[in-house]
Amino acid sequence: MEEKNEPKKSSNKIFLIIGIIIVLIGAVYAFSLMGKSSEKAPISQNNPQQGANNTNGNVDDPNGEAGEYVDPSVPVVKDGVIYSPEGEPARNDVEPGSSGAPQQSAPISQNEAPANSIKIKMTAEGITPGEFTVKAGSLVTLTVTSGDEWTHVFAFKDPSLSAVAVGLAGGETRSITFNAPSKKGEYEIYCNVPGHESRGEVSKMIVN
Ligand SMILES: [Cu+2]
Repeated sequence: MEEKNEPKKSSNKIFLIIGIIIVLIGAVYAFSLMGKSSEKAPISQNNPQQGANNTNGNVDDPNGEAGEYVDPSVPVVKDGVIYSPEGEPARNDVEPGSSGAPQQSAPISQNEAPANSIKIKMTAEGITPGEFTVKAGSLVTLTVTSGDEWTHVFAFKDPSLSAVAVGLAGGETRSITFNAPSKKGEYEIYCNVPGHESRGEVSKMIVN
């Protein structure tokens, strides 16, 4: 009888050991899962922080402040007067592109031409239109296009309009906004690239 009981006892011990091992493996597995979930927590906490940083960036965006020359080529107009990047009424008789001058725009496509702008095309064949008329002192926007593959520079002869100039790479379009002279008369326009005026790249602005 004793001999028969001994194998039973030993088989019970084996089941007990296997049971303990299974419980231990289960416990280790459970702890490893808890470890992973606690690792995930900081990652999910970072996302809202990143969102908050983005929101702060937008609040600090200076584009929201009215009246500031954020982009020098975007004209600032107050009461019909064009302002320079210096924050003063732009001067037509200074160096083109200087901080006191009306600024030419970045390159635009021809269908982005500002509303009511005067469209001017410069090619080796000449400048069209051959003349145009503006009102003295009025706000004028010119949209100037290089109608061929060549560089052209739109400029006035009269030193009182030295700042009103537009430089164009081949095929490029840019605009410039300025106040027309208060003095009535005809103001000659030419292409300020050597050899271009003499081959007929001229026009004129009539101020009345
Ligand atoms: Cu030219």
